[in-house]
Amino acid sequence: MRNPIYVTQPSLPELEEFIPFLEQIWKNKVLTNCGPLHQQLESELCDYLGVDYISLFNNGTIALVTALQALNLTEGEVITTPYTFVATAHSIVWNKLTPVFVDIDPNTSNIDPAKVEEAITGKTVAIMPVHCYGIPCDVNALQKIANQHNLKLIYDAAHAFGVKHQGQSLLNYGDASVISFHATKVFNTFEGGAIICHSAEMKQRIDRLKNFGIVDETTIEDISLNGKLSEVHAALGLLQLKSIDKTLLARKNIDEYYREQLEGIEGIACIQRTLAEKDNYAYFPIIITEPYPLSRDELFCELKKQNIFARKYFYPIMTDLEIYKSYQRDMPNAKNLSKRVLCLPMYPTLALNECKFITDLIKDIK
Ligand code: T4K
Repeated sequence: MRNPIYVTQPSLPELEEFIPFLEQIWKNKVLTNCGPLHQQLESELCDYLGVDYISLFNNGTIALVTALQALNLTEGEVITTPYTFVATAHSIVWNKLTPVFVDIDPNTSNIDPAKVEEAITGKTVAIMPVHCYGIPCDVNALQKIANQHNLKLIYDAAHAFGVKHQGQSLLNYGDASVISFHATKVFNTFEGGAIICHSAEMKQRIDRLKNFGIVDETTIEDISLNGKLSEVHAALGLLQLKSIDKTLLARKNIDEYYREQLEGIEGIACIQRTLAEKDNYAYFPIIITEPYPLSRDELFCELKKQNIFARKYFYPIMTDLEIYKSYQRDMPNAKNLSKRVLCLPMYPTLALNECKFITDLIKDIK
């Protein structure tokens, strides 16, 4: 049996390159609480991503929770997508806000602005869309709706590291964007995340919120969490940044190869990624429909038998989970995509002959 191929594998620098960073940390004994490596990473990320203010976090989920708090959202409804990872919805509920799930545009897998508009009530306070798979949401339509109804717009941009759209970083849209640096993401710091915001005052508030709400030794102004990224994680981020362009290029090559190989197989469609002017190729979702001889679940099992571990991102949709069932609404597009989607392995060190093995398997099924 061949070695397992997982949906992703984290990019890592050479271990020897990491040692000098560890020596520096051991020497100066600053391990966390926004030390020098943390500050350096914030500054280098601002330059690389083309954003003005970034606050690092220990993961994307705490960053989402904190972004809502930073915008003073304490009660009301937040319109969001059901086609996402649970962290999006969890962050809303953790803030004692009510998630209102609306359907997606099946072509992009992102929230449908028309459905957002329909769902606005007197209680709506914010919209939290997700740039699913790193594909840009309809940011112009969403901003227009947010402006018209005086709503906050917070993007869950967990998948969107490095994506450029309409001449700038995708992370610059909305009141804030939240990114994840988890091991499974395009850019990882083992665990990690960040909030991108648009003013020094907001960054200062976010930095305070991620440090228990501490203002000074005797003043604590908010009941908030510990969201800080350690120096070891920041050190890894600094190293990862050195090879990010190579990483993105390798992903692009795999994306192109898969598309070429899968073209013309009846019932297999690749999700289009033509919206961004600079893409990050974060995931490779395919959509399985008739007349392909297998259902999505059957293909998932066939691949598994060959040690290929594709993933059903995102199945089930949020409102089909017991914990979110009470928020059920009519969402045919999200349900349909969720039943048919399969994310194929996608990571920079995945060899093209491994991709060929996967696409041949898909092709040869009768
Ligand atoms: N918003 C959205 C839209 C998100 O997708 C996510 C996270 C968040 C917010 C929250 O951000 P964080 O708080 O995580 O920073 C994974 C990730 O754990 C999660 O970060 C990610 N989204 C989600 C889409 O996928 P699982 O349960 O699928 O992960 P797991 O452990 O099964 O990993 C998948 C494969 O990756 C494994 O089969 C093998 C490989 N892998 C994984 C890890 C963790 C490795 O090779 N090494 C590793 O260290 O959730």
